Amino acid sequence: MKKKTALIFGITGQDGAYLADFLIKKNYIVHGIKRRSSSFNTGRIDHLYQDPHEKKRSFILHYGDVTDSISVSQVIEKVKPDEIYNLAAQSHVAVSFEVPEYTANADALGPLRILEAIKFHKLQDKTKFYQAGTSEMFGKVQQTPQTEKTPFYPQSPYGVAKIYAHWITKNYREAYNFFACNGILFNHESPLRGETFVTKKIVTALCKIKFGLQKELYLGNLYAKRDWGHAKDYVEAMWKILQQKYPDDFVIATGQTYSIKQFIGFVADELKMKIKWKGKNINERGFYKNRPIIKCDKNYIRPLDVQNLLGNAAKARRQLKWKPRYNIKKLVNEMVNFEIKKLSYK
Ligand code: NAP
Ligand code: G4F
Repeated sequence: MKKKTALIFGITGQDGAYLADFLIKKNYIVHGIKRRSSSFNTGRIDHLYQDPHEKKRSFILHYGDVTDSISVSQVIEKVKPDEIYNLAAQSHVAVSFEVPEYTANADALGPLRILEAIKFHKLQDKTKFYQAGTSEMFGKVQQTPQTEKTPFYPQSPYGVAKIYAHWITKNYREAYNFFACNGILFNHESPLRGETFVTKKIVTALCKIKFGLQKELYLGNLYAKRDWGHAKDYVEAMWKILQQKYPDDFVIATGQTYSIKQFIGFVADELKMKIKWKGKNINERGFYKNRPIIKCDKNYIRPLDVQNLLGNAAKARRQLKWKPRYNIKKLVNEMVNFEIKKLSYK
């Protein structure tokens, strides 16, 4: 049987790496787009690398950028994939306040460029398209828990850009009969999570503090709540979305929500650290062995923040037969063990 071909934009990121692993195990030929960078940006996928001289490779990288229409168009024409996963984005919400125009270019116009390239090369009957949508689109939530029917109310340039991406994906589905789908994914983490997202930042810092390698951790809003899952479960949902008979949009979430402070508690429990909290608002501090190790820094407070997110993935459970294998404790356990192992190699 002929192998299926997938093309992943954003293959060097957290989800791209898990999705590439997943698709290779499913016997796909996986093509990925990496950006030119002055330092290595392929750490998460180096284990998949195959020498270009090898015949019949199942993992092939191409240079490209979703802000560059020509590179997007060329690679799509060359690969003619069965499935495209658009995971490429400036994905940091706080950073989107600093670089809103670039965020719009990559996160909103990026998927438009991919859809247009599929149309231009007349591939819409062959190529299915997945767009990495986000619970950030719900922003100032209009309903709890959030479902596919909950109205959007974004709170950041990132959320606004992703809403354009959501609607343009739906628009190409309805206007040109594309098999184009939106996953509306709630936060998902893993040992491969970028270092500046709050879960990874907390895990790394508390492990280092426990082993005397760091003194303090500075954070922003401790009371925001997130519905945190594991990236490994969520990339499986992306694939399932593209295997349906008809294109559609799905919320992917665990249905459990915790505050940043509660997440700190889970990590501290895993490390057998007892943390006592004192003070209020910006002066709130977390003490370990009578030393203040967690402090609030106003530089990490966003101009606007999404306060509460909680997803209802009933549609995905019913139609995709998807459910998460990880709960928050298993996720934290894996992230902490990974970090400790890394520290003990140093
Ligand atoms: P990530 O780790 O930040 O990865 C983003 C990927 O996009 C990286 O491969 C990055 O390349 C690439 N990229 C950024 N700008 C690009 C550009 N202009 N052209 C081409 N590639 C570009 O993000 P993630 O956590 O894996 O998330 C994957 C996708 O899902 C993103 O679209 C994100 O917005 C969305 N999402 C994430 C979550 C979550 O909780 N993780 C939830 C909902 C939706 P470099 O490695 O070179 O930077
Ligand atoms: O870990 P975060 O940066 O993730 P955020 O903003 O929820 O965005 C992530 O999830 C979205 C899905 O809902 C994705 F679309 C997006 O691409 C990204 O993957 O922040 C989580 C919460 C926020 O409320 C933030 O204000 O943690 C709070 N926080 C408190 N202190 C902090 C910090 N966030 C970061 N990054 N760093 C802090 O020091």
